[in-house]
Amino acid sequence: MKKEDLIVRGYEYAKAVYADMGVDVEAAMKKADAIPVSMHCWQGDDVIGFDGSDALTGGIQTTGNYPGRARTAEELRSDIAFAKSLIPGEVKLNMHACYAEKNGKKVDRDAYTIEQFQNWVDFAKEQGMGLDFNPTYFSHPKMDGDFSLSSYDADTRRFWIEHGKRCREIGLEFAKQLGKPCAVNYWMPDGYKDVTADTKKHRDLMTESLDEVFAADIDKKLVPCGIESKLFGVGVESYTVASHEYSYGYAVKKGLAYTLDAGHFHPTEVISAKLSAVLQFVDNVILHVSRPVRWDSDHVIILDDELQKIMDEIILNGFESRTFIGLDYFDASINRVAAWAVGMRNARKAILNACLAPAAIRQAEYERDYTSRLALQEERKTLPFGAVWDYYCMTKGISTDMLTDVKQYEKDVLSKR
Ligand code: RNT
Ligand code: ZN
Repeated sequence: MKKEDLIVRGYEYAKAVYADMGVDVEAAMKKADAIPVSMHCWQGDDVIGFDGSDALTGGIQTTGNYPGRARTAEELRSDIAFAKSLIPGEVKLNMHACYAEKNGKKVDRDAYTIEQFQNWVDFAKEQGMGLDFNPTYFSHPKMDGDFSLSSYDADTRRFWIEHGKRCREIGLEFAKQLGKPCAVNYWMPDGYKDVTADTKKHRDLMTESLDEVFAADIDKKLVPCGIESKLFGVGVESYTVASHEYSYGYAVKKGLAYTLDAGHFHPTEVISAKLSAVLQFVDNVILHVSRPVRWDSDHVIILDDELQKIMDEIILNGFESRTFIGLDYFDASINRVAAWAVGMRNARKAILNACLAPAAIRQAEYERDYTSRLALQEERKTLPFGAVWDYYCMTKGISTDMLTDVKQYEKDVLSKR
């Protein structure tokens, strides 16, 4: 039997099984397909960028040296376009300011405009993607050690304040040109390796700086901005200025979004448990879906319990319009295009599976029938989800053999770099 026919057969069976549980599979596929997931451009080149740096600093690290790293913006765009062809559903592209193309012009991060990103916008338009954005507060000579916006040095702060402002302006241009909101995420590595004597002064300065960055009135619907919290970094183990309480508090106070990165908490803490709490007090959340393994290691996301729980929390609570889902990981030890495709497909799988969750589970809880709740939760785990996924991919024109396609691209393109 042809693979396509097998997929259709499996789908017919799955559809009937789900219908029996009261789930409309067609509606679920339609809903899941339309939820945007932002693919992080930085997986393709080990977070180096094209604006002058050749090493990654700022408390984050890639490990591995698998061949094929994108060395130019053209190579990165070609890899992104190929990865996108393997990923079903609405995809956005998440950019970082260090991916500026200066074209020989002497311009630094405090003075970037849309000009340095116009190629990216044109590419995004071609690919039918919206863009999200991140200022780059790392890998740059103007960093004061690991300090940026909260440095004790006024010139350093000025430079990075201006950078923060430019990124909102660029985000607005992205949104206008592409007709889709651009979420701009602020992550600053500022912190200390060892026991900190004065934890207050840097936070005072951070607040002053951020107040300047966010002083201009820019439409929040078009350019929602988020502050990303973090517990620690590599070489910044003891103290982070923009910790959880700091970033969340600042976001609440200023009406900004809060960015939750799955790798930025104590190893036993999960961000799925935080979503419905923080969304009581902020309008929007930006997600950096990542996979910490013992530390903020930024492994490729797998279809594990936490990924499912994150998507369940978003979809079953109706938060999809208030949450900007983006991925954030960087693995240099495997084929980088496969790293994108595997992670992005996993995100979409978890979204689809959330859309397929039987309403009877929550209903049982409302009726205080905890026996049924448990039994149904366990039944859900073995529903024929894979058959729906295969059919969904096929109807979206996505290859049913992702791995073979990736290997071919590696042979034709990546291995020649
Ligand atoms: C670092 C943060 C941050 C970066 C990206 C590259 O720990 O997670 O989001 O990973 O901006
Ligand atoms: Zn992150």
